[in-house]
Amino acid sequence: MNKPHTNSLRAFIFDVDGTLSDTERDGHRVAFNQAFDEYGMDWHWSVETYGELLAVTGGKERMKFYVEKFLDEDSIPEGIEAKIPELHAAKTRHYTELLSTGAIPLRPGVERLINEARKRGFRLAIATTTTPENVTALLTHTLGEDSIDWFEVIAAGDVVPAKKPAPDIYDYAMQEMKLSAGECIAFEDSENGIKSSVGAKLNTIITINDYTKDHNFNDASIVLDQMGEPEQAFSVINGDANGSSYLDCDLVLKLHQQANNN
Ligand code: XBP
Ligand code: MG
Repeated sequence: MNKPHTNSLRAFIFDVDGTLSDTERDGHRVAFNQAFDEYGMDWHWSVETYGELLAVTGGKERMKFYVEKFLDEDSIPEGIEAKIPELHAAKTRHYTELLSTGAIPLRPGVERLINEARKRGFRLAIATTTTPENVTALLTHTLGEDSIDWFEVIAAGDVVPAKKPAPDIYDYAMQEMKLSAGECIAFEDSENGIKSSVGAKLNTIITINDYTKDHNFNDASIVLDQMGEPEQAFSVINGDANGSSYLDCDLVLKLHQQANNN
């Protein structure tokens, strides 16, 4: 039997926050604030401040960054460093509760693309900095209970010590699938995300959102405002959509080939 060409596309690896769903502003941010309230703290992260805090991935890391960069010396609560894991656990509880209300839907085209990819036999994985429970909650409340099993690997949270922009989480996902970078494509929404995926040598499709629209996506295979639907065309921000108006598996394949020829 012939060995498969190492650049033939076999797997789609999805980021979660901002890519599958717009979770940050109305999900994670709200849950952080609920945790701060629960612990009687006077911290409140506005939509704007949260945009700045997104420079750091990972909720625990983000809280540390807030303490170090946003608070005056005399307003830092005593023993905060040791309290962050507990605060973060409360935040995860609030966040998963919020997801269970169905308040946070998938972005346009995500469900359609995932379903098509499954039908066509592409392997699926997740590579995210968020906590594993959050991924489970998002997938089950949007795609149904079984959807967890559609993803061969759910690489999430602290499974690797260095979070995005480090490439480790993508490297981990590919290692688990025993696939090389040429056989996979990544879906991302942010600069930290694409630094991570491109750092792992992956071609990357970007769908921007309000928080990430001004990020640097020079290394992307294409930059879109959304994946789009047959009756809801995407806008191409950068790149060549080959005449398509929404992202389907054929376009993903073309973009992968084009990127490999460049
Ligand atoms: C996602 C994140 C995460 C979430 C919070 O980035 O930065 O930190 O905001 O999740 P990406 P936790 O989309 O690049 O993976 O609080 O569970 O860490
Ligand atoms: Mg993201």
